[in-house]
Amino acid sequence: MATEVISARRARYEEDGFCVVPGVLPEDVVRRGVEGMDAVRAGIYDTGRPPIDSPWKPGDDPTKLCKIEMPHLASRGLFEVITHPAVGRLAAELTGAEMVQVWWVQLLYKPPGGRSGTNVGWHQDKQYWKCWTPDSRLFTVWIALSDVTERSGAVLFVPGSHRWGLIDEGDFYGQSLEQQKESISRRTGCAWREVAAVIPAGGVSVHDGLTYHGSGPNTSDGPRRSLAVHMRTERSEVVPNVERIPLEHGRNLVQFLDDPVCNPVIYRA
Ligand SMILES: O=C(O)CCC(=O)C(=O)O
Repeated sequence: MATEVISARRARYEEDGFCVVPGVLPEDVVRRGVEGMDAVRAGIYDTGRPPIDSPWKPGDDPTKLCKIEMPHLASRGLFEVITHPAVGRLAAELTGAEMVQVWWVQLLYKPPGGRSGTNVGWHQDKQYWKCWTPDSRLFTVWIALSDVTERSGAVLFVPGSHRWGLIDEGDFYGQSLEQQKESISRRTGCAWREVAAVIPAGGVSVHDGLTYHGSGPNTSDGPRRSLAVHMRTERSEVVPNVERIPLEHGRNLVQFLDDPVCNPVIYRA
């Protein structure tokens, strides 16, 4: 990859707090990822191991937003997607990291039909990540396993919101994006602009842990398939006495850092 392209992407990421990069994963890797996603949703685990206990379980309402925690434990195809060298390389190029480690993964399947309850409310990821020190370099690579368009409920980002600091207002499960936005804007006094991350299958968006984002309904004809892969660089630290931090939905998010299957290191300089 030409150095000018890398520098332009990095400048965009630093300026906006997110960037979209198409064509990261080869087609066959995407195909195996889609097969893995369908299998995990059906409760079929080719690794012999289930994902972590999740808000959505096989057999649950297929018209609801499906969120499955750590699905790569249950599927070789999904493990291949999150550890693909192109993903690690890109993450390092954008963040300047010497080391990149995956520390949590979420499968997000937004069914078509535009039903209520399938929005993702505005939030900053760091409001959920108090197990890490505030300055920790944490970010998300959101991998599209289907063509993501505005109609399919693309992730919406607020450019520049990563410079607002931790506002600590927002809710992943909030459904009224308009109301949330008004309240957050009142609190910050900052101008609000939204950009939809339109991404062809195999592409990714990368966003900073402080960038506000959310998403609306999927009114397209097919499911919106993605993995939100939460990563850290060497410039990150678990808070002292992490056991005193309230668990995130009953889960200790940093319990697997020494386990290379749960939390693989996907880049080293
Ligand atoms: O998939 C979405 O709509 C939102 C994902 C998200 O919140 C994240 O990747 O941090």
